[in-house]
Amino acid sequence: MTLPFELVAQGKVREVYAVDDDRLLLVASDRISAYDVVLPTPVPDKGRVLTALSVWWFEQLAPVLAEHGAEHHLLATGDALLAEGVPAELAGRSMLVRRLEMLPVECVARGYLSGSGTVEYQRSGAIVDVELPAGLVEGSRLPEPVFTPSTKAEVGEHDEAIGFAQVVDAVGAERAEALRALTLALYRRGAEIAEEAGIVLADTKFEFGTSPSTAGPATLVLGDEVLTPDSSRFWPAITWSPGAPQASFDKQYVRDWLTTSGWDRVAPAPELPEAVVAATRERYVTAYEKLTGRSWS
Ligand code: PZK
Repeated sequence: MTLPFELVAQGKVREVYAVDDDRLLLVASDRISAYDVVLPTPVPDKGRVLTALSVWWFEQLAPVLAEHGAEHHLLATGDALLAEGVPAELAGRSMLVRRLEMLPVECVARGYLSGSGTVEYQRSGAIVDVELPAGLVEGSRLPEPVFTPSTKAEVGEHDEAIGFAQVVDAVGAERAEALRALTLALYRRGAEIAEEAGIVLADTKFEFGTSPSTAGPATLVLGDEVLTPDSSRFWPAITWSPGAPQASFDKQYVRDWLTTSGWDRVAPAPELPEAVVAATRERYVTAYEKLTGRSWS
């Protein structure tokens, strides 16, 4: 799909276009990645479901942002974008957002130990400078949520965990404290809402910017997509069982099938069978329906 806008950033599964000096268009595709590789088979509706979920979360989180004197970047989505020249086929998986000065740190909150957090913990008993109690295992709930920021990696690289002092170096002490407080508050509210829906929000990553046009002290603005399965770990609460890797809410069928397919995890990945695609699409829809209480179709 060709758009009447300039492409300004591209991720594995989404793109960012410049609409004008003040606004960007974030477009989510139906592409899916697993084991760090984009699969050749799209998942129908994934882009629309994740966009709708993100938009819903921006609404849910608005009170938390307001308590912290912060804002979010979402301006419009869906059919309201047709007037901006966004083609109808893309409107449902696009968000028109305020163009921000993005801060150069990934704001990660973890309520459970998983993945790179577990690796770091097993090596040092901490995640960089955040000390954790002894005896935790993959999937353990943490005594309280922790802020474990990371660098923004270049394309093809992995984000690297950094200490709070590096956040201070990057953005200053006052803003670093504000990012930590806001990240943890957003995570706590998100995890509470997810828990009510039977979903464990194990961890998530937020990106913040500041609005260049705002007069007075710069306001923190929550950007990117929020609390989607692509930016977070969602686990079904019913099967949560610390001590081994947890079933992923969205990608478990994909990972299981890839594991048994004989694929060596070096690109290119094989096409997914229809049944795996359908089951995966269903998982995204189910996450949307459980969280929002709305019906997808
Ligand atoms: C921005 N990214 C990362 C996101 C990608 C890459 N509101 C904003 N203002 C300025 N820049 C960005 C945003 C946002 N969000 C974020 N790159 C630029 C990113 C989505 C897809 F390919």
